[in-house]
Amino acid sequence: AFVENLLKHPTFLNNEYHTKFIDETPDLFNFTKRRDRATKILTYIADITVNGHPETASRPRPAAEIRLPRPPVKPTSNLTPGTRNILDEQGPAAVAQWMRDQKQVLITDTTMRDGHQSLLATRMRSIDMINAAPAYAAKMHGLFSVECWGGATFDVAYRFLQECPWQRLRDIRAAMPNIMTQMLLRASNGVGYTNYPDNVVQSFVAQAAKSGVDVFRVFDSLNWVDNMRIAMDAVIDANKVCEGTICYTGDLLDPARSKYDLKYYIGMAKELEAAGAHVLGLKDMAGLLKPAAASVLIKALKDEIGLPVHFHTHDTSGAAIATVLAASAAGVDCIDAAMDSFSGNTSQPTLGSIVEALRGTDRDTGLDVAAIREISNYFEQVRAHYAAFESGLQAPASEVYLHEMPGGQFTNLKAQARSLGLEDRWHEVAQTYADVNQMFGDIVKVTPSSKVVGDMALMMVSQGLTRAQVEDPKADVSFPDSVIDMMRGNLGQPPGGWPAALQKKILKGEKAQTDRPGKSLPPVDLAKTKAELQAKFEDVIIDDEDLNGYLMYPKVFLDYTARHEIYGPVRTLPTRTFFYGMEPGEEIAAEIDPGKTLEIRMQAVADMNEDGEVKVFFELNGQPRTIRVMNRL
Ligand code: BTN
Ligand code: 3PY
Ligand code: ZN
Repeated sequence: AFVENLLKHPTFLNNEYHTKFIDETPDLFNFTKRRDRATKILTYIADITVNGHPETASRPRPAAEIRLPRPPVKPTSNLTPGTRNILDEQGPAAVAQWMRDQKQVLITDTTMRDGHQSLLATRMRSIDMINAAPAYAAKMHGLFSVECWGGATFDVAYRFLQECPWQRLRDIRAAMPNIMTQMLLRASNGVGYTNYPDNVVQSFVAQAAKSGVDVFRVFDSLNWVDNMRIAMDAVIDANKVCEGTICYTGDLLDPARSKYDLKYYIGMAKELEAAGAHVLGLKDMAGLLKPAAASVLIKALKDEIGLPVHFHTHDTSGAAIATVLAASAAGVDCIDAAMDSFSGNTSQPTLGSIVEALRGTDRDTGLDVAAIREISNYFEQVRAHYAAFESGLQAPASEVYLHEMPGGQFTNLKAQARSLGLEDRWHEVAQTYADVNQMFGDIVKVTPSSKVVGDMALMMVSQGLTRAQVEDPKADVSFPDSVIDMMRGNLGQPPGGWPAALQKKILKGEKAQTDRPGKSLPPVDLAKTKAELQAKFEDVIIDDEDLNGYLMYPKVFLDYTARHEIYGPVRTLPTRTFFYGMEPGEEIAAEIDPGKTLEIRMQAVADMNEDGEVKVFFELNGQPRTIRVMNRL
């Protein structure tokens, strides 16, 4: 009865049920409650098989004969101790000291966070990561860390992948107990796009530490250290590694771009050191740091600051490996790279190639190239399942030095431009992005400030506006909300403040704040919010992970939870099934609890009846099951 009730509901037929429908139609839950998890998963598979997945419709498909990715190695019980053991036994200061003591270049593997964020619109599912984790534990114990959480992965997990980001973290942590996990944290913006109240940031960090994050790379999208202290202090209080991070922008050796010169970076590094960072992060989110500039900058940071330096870049220009080698020669302690099959272009430089380039030198990484190939080959098979999310970017390009877009934004903005019909004017968008940056006073562009610059650039290109017109006090311009919000001071202050005339025009006389936004945001009553959230659900127990997810993204979390009531633990499905459903005759397994596996065989899909309904016949652990779904196509 539930299925008919849900699927024949007029709102459902209109495809609007994703949003408020489920919240506002409580009678549905009288049915969902009684359904077991296996039925929920079968309902999901049946629906996707009949109707397709909205995210992959009319996108390129994986090859028809594609096989399930074969995980690299079986778990082993006697693991070589790694950085995680140092952190657990001796604490974060000892990790920093250990880094300084190493002769080799240390490496963070970014495949499970920035790699797929920058190449596949952040769509890699947890199961494809967790299946690789035992191989890391067994063979990659020489890594500094595995970046696998934070940035855009948090909301994409709930929003598009119908899975809990916290569970992903716990599962990776459990499968890889000897290597430190790492996350990207946008300081007061948490893993969101706006400043949160201080106690929300504190609560989020404490929960992330508890659920399994060891290294927190903390940055601010305007490089404002005052806006990073709450998050940094919370990491330090949790006894985890605080990587206080500088975002690199501009061109260090270009005298015409003197706003971000050596003095600027050294000054910021000293502030981060004084703020208690254990490690200094240097985050080149767009891949703008050129080899010669890296030599100068890394050497100066090593001379002036007592902290180990951890360098992150993107290969958008194709020159990233040259910069990494220059950084290595200048004494960098740690660098970021992605597994070969998830590297290059807007992602990180190539892990295996860096290891080979340094082999036999005094900075030899000591990592096992055979293990890297094995894991990379696994991820190559994984990547093939995500053909729908490939950007089609064909080659690296030096144009990045013009537009300065972060690697994680580039393909997103390109897709946004396409959806506005501006695809063939992409190079104009790139030029306008650069113009907007200058108009805003030459700012750091990284989530969320990069999104504001992108919004403004798309608006100008689609409306045919030039920088001169936008800046003309007499010309009437209606600015995107994100631009107004940033000029109000709600993301914080850039070095030197906002350009006064433009700010005045945008705010139409309204006064901007120059204080830290968190100072005036009232604290959230956490216990009360948790109780209110719990009251919305009868069958889901709201824990502190859920509460912290809700505090970051209230609507996204509610929608996720409502869908979870209907479809159950779909995170356990193979990726091909999740995005494309099943073929008659096909068999899959889904481990819904440790040791509890559903064997699912699809028998047949019947023709649609007069009511538009389709019967889908399964065998579940050998027993026949029929699921009826509406054909909504
Ligand atoms: C998502 O978050 O959108 C993915 C999971 C839920 C998608 C379901 S699958 C059946 C139904 N049809 C849709 O168009 N979306 C949902
Ligand atoms: C993010 O904040 O998600 C980023 O990757 C910034 O570079
Ligand atoms: Zn990055």
